[in-house]
Amino acid sequence: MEKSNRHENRKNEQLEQFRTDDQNQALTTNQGLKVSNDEFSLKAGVRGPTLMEDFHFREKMTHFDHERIPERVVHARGYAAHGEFEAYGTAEPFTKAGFLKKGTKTPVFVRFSTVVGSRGSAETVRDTRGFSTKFYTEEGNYDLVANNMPVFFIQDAIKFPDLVHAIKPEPHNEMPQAAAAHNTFWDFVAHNTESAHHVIWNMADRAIPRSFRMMEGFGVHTFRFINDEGKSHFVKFHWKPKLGVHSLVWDEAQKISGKDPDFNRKDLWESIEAGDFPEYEFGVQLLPEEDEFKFDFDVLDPTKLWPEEDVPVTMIGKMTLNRNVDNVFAETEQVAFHPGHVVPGIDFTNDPLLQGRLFSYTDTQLIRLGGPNFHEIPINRPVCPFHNNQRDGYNRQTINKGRVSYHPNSLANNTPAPASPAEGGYEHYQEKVEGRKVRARSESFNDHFSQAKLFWNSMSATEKQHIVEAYSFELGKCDMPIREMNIEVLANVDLELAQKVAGNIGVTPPAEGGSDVTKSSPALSQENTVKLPDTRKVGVLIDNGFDGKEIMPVLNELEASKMKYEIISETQGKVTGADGTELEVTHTFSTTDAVLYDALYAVGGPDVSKAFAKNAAKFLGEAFDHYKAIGAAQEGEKWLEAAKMLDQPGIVTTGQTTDFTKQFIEAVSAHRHWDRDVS
Ligand code: HDD
Repeated sequence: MEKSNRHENRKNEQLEQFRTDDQNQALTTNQGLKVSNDEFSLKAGVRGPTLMEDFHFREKMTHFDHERIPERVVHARGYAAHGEFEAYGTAEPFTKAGFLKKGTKTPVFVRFSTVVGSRGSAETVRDTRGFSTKFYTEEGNYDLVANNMPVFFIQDAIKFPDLVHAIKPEPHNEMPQAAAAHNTFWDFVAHNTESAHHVIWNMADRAIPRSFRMMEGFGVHTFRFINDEGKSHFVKFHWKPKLGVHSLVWDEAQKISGKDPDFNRKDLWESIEAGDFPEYEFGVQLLPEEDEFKFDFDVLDPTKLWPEEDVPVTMIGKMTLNRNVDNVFAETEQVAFHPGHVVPGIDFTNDPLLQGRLFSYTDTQLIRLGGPNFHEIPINRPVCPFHNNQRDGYNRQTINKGRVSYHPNSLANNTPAPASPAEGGYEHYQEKVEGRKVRARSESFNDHFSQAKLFWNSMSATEKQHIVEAYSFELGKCDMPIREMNIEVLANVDLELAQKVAGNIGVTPPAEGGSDVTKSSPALSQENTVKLPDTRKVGVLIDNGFDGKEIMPVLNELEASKMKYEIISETQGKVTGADGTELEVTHTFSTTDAVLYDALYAVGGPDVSKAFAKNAAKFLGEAFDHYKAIGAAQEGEKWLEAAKMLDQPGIVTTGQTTDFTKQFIEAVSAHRHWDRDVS
């Protein structure tokens, strides 16, 4: 299959050697033998038993029987794309990493994921999203295995199996799928107050992103940058999407899970196919080593963020995703990320969560990908050469020549030879460490609520309302005493929040509590994000007899503003305007749904059927309740009037304004109109 948007880079050239196109080829066995018949097994007589000697049947069936591999123990549901990263050069004073030198272009492969659900689960569930990037640099692969939230549930990796056991479906009945709204997770939360900060992020709108293209990414841990002089800076990594950070509303997200469980991957795939390449800026927060203790929290604590107002994010490059995969299993499923895949200039800190991750990721690939040679799978290969004395193992593909597979040696001139740091050899940062061996948590990790409160303080009234509703939903799905226990914990974050949730879930509201933190970080609120019309999708409800002279300029203008539209009507085929204008119908009311659009444009026609009017009313009601922009012309305006939706924020009609198209585009760009009365 030739891809129209194939973008040349070293990784793509490398992958090309492994691609195969079966089209127009003779059908063969895996041994290359041409096959004469692929419909019937070899039998002793047409009505007789299948014969053991039917090697074609045996090979075909055996391969099929072994097609599945274990899904990822977390982040099983994911979707990926190729792209390119280009460095601005602004990181050069702080890191010697070659791929961050000005103008350097590096091929990347990015996999987005949900955490909890299995490989076939719905995508718009309430969950953290994974955001993993493999940079195929000239100095080896660098993996930034990030999430769309800047903090994590736990402070020490030894708790990770407990966290995951608690949040996954309960083992006795394997329910619920891809959801945290159940007893075992909230039992865990109540007993691990360090999770309070990540939990409030999960209850906020970021846990239901509108698109992978509209999510931030965070490396979470504090890492180190090391520069040419060997000086270390602490660093936090950020991805900032060009389109801003936008979310669905909960009711909508749940409905999409049924209407289109592939909503997020489809959005990514289609955007890339259409040439609307997702873009993210890569940013860093930097902290000189001397400032390690200047905060009222420990910089090694992964439940803490650095407010962007205190430590600004410096942009150091831009990533563009420009090519879909050829084969999801070969690439997306077999890609193996690891936070320990680093390059010179990037190093670790003693964050106890990061330290544990450095073990877990290789270990999981061994079971998932079946042995120690997973680095040879095409998607995982570095683009630079790799040489060492590791040998053999299941599925080894490299044919290492020569008799030497040990170091040091004289028979091969002591090669492959280690390189000095000056020659590019990786040298671990020589941090001084001393202490007793203890199983303990540092006291500097004991504040579990201040930043949860900081997050709460930073939210707009609407975002706060959503958080209250999310806690009420999740805890409302739990039993006593889990609900009570969690209200007690929540009271440590914010009293009003705890009281409101308690009131909703039949728990006696607490009388006192709440953190006394008054600080807020405006960067955390999605109200303050970028708002653009680009790639917003409008559903056009339209029937025969529409006024082409009015409608076509609007549709053209939407496209000129980089928006997308789909024509929705009663039957597939074409709708024809009164002036003969024809529009190809993309969907009928039954093959799509209002929840799948950012906005609706209600047009109708002079003779719509009762069924059309009923469906249109349903679509408009849904879009209205989800605070979406609605534009209306002709018949559509009457529908809005009948439903008493006129004169509400985000409703734009040709009857009310002479500047319809501009106002409608602005209304769509705003994403949602929270000040609308949907009661
Ligand atoms: Fe993890 C997968 C992100 C903590 C153990 N993790 C995985 C993926 C992402 C993250 C995005 C999916 C990778 C892919 O697309 O293939 N994980 C994080 C972040 C964490 C984090 C941002 C905290 C800052 N993870 C974490 C801990 C452990 C793990 C503490 C264990 C000690 N994570 C894994 C894993 C997975 C994984 C079990 C499953 C599949 C895989 O690694 O390749 O090893």
